[in-house]
Amino acid sequence: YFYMNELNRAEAKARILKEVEEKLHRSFGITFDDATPMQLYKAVALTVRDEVMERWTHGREERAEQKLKRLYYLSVEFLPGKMLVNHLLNLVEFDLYQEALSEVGVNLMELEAEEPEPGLGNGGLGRLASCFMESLATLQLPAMGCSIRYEYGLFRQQIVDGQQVEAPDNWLEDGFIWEVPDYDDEMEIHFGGHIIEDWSEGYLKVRHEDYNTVLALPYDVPVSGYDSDIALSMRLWSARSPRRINMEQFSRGDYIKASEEKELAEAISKVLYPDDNHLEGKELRLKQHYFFTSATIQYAVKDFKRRFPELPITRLADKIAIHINDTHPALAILELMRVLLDQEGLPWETAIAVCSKVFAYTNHTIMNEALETWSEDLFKVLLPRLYSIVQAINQDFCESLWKHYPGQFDRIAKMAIVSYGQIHMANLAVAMSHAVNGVSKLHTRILKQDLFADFYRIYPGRFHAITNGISYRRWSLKANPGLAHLITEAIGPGWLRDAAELEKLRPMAEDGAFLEKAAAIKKENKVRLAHYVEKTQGIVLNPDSIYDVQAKRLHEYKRQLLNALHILYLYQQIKANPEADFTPRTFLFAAKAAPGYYRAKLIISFICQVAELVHNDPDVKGRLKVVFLPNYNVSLAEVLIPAAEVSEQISTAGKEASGTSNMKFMLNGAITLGTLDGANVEMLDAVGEENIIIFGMTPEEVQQAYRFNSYRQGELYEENLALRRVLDMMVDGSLTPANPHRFSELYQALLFSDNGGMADPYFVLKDFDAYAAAQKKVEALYGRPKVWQKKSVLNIAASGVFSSDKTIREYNRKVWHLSPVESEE
Ligand code: 26W
Repeated sequence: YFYMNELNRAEAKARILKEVEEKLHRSFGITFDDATPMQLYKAVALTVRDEVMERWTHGREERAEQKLKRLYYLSVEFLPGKMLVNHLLNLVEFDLYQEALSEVGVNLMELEAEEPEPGLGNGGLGRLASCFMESLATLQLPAMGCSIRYEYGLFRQQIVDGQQVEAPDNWLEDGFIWEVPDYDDEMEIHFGGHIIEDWSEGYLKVRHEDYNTVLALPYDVPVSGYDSDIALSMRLWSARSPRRINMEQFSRGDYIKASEEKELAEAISKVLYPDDNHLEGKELRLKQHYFFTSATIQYAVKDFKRRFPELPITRLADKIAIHINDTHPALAILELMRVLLDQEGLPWETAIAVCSKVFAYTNHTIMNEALETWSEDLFKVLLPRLYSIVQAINQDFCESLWKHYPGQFDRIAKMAIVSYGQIHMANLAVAMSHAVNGVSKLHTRILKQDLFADFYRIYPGRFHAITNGISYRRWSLKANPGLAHLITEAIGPGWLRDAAELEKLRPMAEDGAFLEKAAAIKKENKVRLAHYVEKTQGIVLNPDSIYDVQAKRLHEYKRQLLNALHILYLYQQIKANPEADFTPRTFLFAAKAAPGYYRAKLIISFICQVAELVHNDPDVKGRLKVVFLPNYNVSLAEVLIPAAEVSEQISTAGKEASGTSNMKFMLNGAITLGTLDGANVEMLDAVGEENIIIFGMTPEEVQQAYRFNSYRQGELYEENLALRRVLDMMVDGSLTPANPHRFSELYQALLFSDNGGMADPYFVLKDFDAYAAAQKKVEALYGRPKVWQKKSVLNIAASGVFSSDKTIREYNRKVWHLSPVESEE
């Protein structure tokens, strides 16, 4: 379509409109003029789906024909974002559709508003999984993403009276055009019951009896790649009761009991757990994990046998790779062991050997609260066969450890898979995978030196550093079309295939005309965001102020509180000196808090109160604006990130495994204000220290302060007057005069240790001065627009290394070893 002449274009557009019209007639029995926006959206989406489906079929056929190895990417979360426009961009048909539809008065971007966003994830981990799927499709690597079809995605966040209120996300309510159920691949999942060991034939046969069955029905959602001949599947398993309604009970009049059973089975895929970086060992969650990993393993084995009837099961690892996205899907290891032992009849050692060749594991966090463990008591009741397998693996594993660490009981207990009544999923994943990776260089170093140090000593070759990446086409072409066109105008379209070509923009940083155009686009995006904020919040933004954005899950380690305290500091400066010069600033926050994370919710309230204070003070007028944007999700990110000038990446050094929004902001020309944490370190390497603002403690300093317990919070309070004044505002009634104690918990947590825990464990106070100084630099730099713009363009030029295409190539080289589907010409 790129190279079409005018005549062909006109024909193609007429064809598109005709197809849309036909869909309206056939699917909805309605004419174009009478169609609702939703019907129109669906009709357009159905025509696009037809084209994606062709690539889907093609991909399947070629994969089968070429007998290729396939990757199963298991993740309990995916955040794909809206799909219509993305597919059109990938098919390189966006312009054509847009023009065709605008000729009949329809705006394609507005049409996409009708599409529900699948909120099947919490944050970075889920979004990363979706970026990976797009890159796998683009590189034509055979892969399937597997997860759960949650009926309710992550809650919708509302802010009522300055507080987070959760509303259900019923995203399937109006139907989801992109999913296709596959009834042929429905799987049976067994819970509970007990195990019988049968030696009657002279060897061990294990029978599982009295279990409860739940059915897993897969819904496939196609994932397209940029200008790719194939589409991949995201396979979402949905739970169904085996007896739609238990007829026997029904006829005995026990209707309620029968429908209860159905409800109980279907509860498994009802709702996504809204916790990020915090695990509570709930039975329903364990059921979820087993449900989708068991379904996936059974399907993978079935597919292997169907495709390779000539190969023995011992060759499984030649034809499939299974990737475990964090430990949540690590039960897949035990489930494959079960299938190999009990169904395929492999001997123990052989099954272990096959498994360890199949699996690879990525760690995404070192936060202790997030490390997944399950109580043995719960595990053995729910998954009795997997329990006996994990016991045996643990036995073997601990014996082998004894050889490496003779007599070192404590060390072995720390590395054990089962210890002190708990099953440690990370230890299982490391012990049973052939590859383990961290998601940035720094994070991997911490894994090697700290979290998995004892493993690293024994298996150094198993560990890899593979830095995260982003689906940069969505975050430019889709989210920031103005910038994308400017880039293409300057360096040609090659960067859309190869992100490294963004480097060609470097010389443009010296080109005054280019800088002006880039600045004009940033301004347009700021105005677009201002419209959004005015429409949704009724708040008017000043597009000439600095747009400073912190958008991510709310977590103490991410330090939204540091940002908020600094705003109070600026406020005090304005109050002390109302006539002084002040660069107008807009601070934008967006963050969901886990519903049970009380302190995170309190921080949201705190930010909202700071916003109120600033808003209502006439001295501040036009200088400071603070906005908390509710319901951060992929769609909001697409409006917010292109408008940002300052990107807040201010986590305590060593705590953020990588971060990925930091990369999206960089690609969109924001200047990063960040700590030496996660991928920020690599952004610094890529762009150079003049083009990023780094502040605060180093990861080593943080480590030392914990180790030697040398942090003196109280002294900072005593000695730093500015800081003390800010902290005092938390409790002196300035924010909530009617209830001055509203935020005393936050204040206390910064200054006083509490049953053994240290005060201010994330070093908000310690980094305060450095942060304020860094913010001063921001202000000074903004006062020199040409210099700012130059740095902004250099950031865009250097952001190509964070393409997830590159990340996926690296996984493939180091871990998966897949061959691409070859297209016949
Ligand atoms: C079971 C509770 C739970 C839920 C989610 C524990 C842990 C998680 C995730 C691992 C949290 C997460 O999303 N981690 C983020 O992963 C991103 C992708 O690698 C990184 O960029 C972020 O730094 C990391 O916080």
